[in-house]
Amino acid sequence: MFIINWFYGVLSSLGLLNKNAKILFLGLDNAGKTTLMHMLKDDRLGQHQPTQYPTSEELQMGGINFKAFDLGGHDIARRVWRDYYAEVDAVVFLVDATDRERFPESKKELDGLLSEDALSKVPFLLLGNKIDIPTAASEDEIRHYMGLTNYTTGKGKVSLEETNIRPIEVFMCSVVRRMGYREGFQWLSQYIK
Ligand code: G3D
Ligand code: MG
Repeated sequence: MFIINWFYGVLSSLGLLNKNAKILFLGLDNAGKTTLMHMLKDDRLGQHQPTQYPTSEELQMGGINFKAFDLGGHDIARRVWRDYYAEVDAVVFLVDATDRERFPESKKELDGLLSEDALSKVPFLLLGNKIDIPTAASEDEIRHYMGLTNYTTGKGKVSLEETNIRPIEVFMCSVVRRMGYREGFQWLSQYIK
């Protein structure tokens, strides 16, 4: 008998299971990508697996293929995910909301991704992580420093079909406390065919 965890449950209820979706987790090192992957994996399997390659990781779950790459000064990783992203269904971009010094670097990487032709129709979920730390930036700050004020497409159900507008939204979360990212994935799932 299987215990249906929340993530598996969300994917299932949204009809996302076994759709061969490919989701890319990107962001600077230390943003929380590995931790998020372990969270998803643990919910499913209840076990830890050591990270083999510090700058890239992979996880298959419910027919969904998750890959994570660290951005910022990792040219080899960049070449690898560029090969991959032609077939990507969604990008989850993580930002460490406590690391204001690196917001410009993070924005530069995000801007680069948003201007990639191959990703022009791909939905972007931006997760501002580590809100369990009191000094974390607010959602408005993250929007501001990432250049997304007046640019995000709206939470909830927003149909962008028959438009050329790429879905993009900001959700704040704490991966370690399992807060906030579920809402982000739920929002994202409406844009994954
Ligand atoms: P990366 O894979 O994007 O490089 P990691 O990032 O998942 O390795 O996370 C980097 C560090 O941030 C880790 O700390 C991890 O525990 C921490 N972290 C991730 N998510 C959260 C969060 O929601 N809140 C807090 N407070 N910390 C978080 P260590 O100390 O292991 O390097
Ligand atoms: Mg990592």
